[in-house]
Amino acid sequence: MVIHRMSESDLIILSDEVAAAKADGKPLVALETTIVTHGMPYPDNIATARAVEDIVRANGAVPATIAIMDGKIRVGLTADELERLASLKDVMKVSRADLAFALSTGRPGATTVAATMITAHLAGVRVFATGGIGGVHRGAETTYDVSADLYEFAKTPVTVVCAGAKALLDIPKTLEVLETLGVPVVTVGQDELPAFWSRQSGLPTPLRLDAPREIAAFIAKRAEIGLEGGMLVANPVPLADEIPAEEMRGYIDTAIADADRDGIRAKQVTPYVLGRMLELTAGRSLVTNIALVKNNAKLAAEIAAALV
Ligand code: PSU
Repeated sequence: MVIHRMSESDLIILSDEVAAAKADGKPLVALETTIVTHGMPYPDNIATARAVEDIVRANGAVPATIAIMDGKIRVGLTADELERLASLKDVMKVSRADLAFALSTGRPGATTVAATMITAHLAGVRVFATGGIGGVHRGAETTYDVSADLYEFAKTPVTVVCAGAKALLDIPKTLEVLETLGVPVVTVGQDELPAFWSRQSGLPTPLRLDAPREIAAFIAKRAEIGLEGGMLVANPVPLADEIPAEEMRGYIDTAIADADRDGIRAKQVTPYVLGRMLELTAGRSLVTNIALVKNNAKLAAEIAAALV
C-alpha cells in the first residue's frame, strides 16, 4: 500500500480528520461527490452529504468525502469546501478516463464510483458508501453505453456499499458483466438483488451475507489470496423508504423515453434520468435516494470497523 505524505504540495491532500484517523488506525469510509453535484438538487445534496458523514461517525468510522479541487485529490472536505463544490458551475463528473485531466487542468471534479474507488485506494481507504453504481444502460446492444464503474471493480480493491445498480439500468446485463469480470456481488439480508429505489429486482443475488463481520471476513480472505479488484455490497433500501418495483417501472420507462427524445447521451443520461424521476414521482425518488444512501453509510461504517 502506498502511503502518501500529507503536505500541501502533494497530489493527495487529506483533511485533518482523515489524517488523524489514518495515523490512529481508525476505520475510514470513502464518500463520493458526483451524487452531490450531479445526483441530487441543492440544498438536499449538501444536507445529505453532511448527514451521511455524521452517520459514518456515529457508527464508529471516519468519513472521507472525495473531490478534485485546485489540481489536488482532496480526501475529506470541510463544510465550506463541500458548499463551494456544490455551487461551482461546470464541475466535471470525473471517472477513470478524466481523473488526471481534471488534475492537470485544475478543473474542479466530482468523483463517480470509479474515480472514488481509485482515489480512495490511493489514500488507503478500503470501504466506500454510495447510492447506486453505474452499469449497463438499457439499449446498450446498440449504444454500447456501459459505465466505467463496472470495470473499476475488476481492478481496484475497494468495497462499495450501494443499494444495487440504479433501476434505470439493464440490471441483468449489469450482473452479467460483473460476473464476467470476476466481481463478487453480495446482497445483505435477502436472497434477491435490490434495485436501488426498490427492494426487489426479480433477480437472485449471486452471494448473500447478513452481518458486517462476515462481509469483512470475505474482504480479508480475498486480500489474503491476492485477488485483485473490489466488490459490491448490495444493501436493500429499508422497507419503510422503498418505492415498490412495479410502481417504479412506469416512471423509469417514461424517464428513459424522455432522455431518448431529448437526445441525452453518455455521462448525461444518469443525471437526466434521476432529475426526471424526481419530477415524475413528485419528489419521492429523492426521499428514497437519501434514505438508501444513509442506510449504506451505516453499513459501510460497520464493515470498515469490522475490518480494522
Ligand atoms: N448514487 C446515487 N446517485 C448518483 C450516483 C450514485 O444515489 O448520482 C452516481 C455515482 O457517482 C455513479 C454515477 O458512479 O452516478 C453513475 O453514472 P454513469 O451511469 O454515467 O456511469
